Amino acid sequence: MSEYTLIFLKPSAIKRGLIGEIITRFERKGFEIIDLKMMLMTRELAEEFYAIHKDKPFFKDLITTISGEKIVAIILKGREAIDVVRRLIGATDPVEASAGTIRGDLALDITDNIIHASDSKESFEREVKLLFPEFSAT
Ligand code: 3AN
Repeated sequence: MSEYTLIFLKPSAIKRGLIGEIITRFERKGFEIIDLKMMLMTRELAEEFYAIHKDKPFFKDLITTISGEKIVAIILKGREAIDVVRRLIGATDPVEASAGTIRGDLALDITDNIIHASDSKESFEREVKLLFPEFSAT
């Protein structure tokens, strides 16, 4: 079933010049880019986006790493997009992420693991409202 998912490239991906490399992987896999923008991740937005982690020990570092920096947010569409994209990005900890995945190939730090992707339909619905308030499924 064709569905939507949301990803964002974290500030380190932009600073390291990896925007093209990462987007290319999704394009080559066959996903359609429905929307894409570079935007400022304010502290407020970061705290709301990651609210589910607010009691975790890494929350403060996570927020500091991305706040006040530019991200590239993208809506992708394709068959089983949520699961397939999660597999393409790899495990949360880049040390565990398989070679061939984005985190497995391009990241090492766990807090700054270069990319986010929605992990469920519910997460997508919540996250897309925060980053693309104008989005409506067609
Ligand atoms: P994922 O990004 O793979 O969905 P989540 O949702 O569990 O992982 O975590 C959100 C973000 O929090 C991760 N992308 C990473 O930046 C950070 N994070 C998660 N777990 C840890 C951890 N154990 N130590 C440091 N940072 C973490």
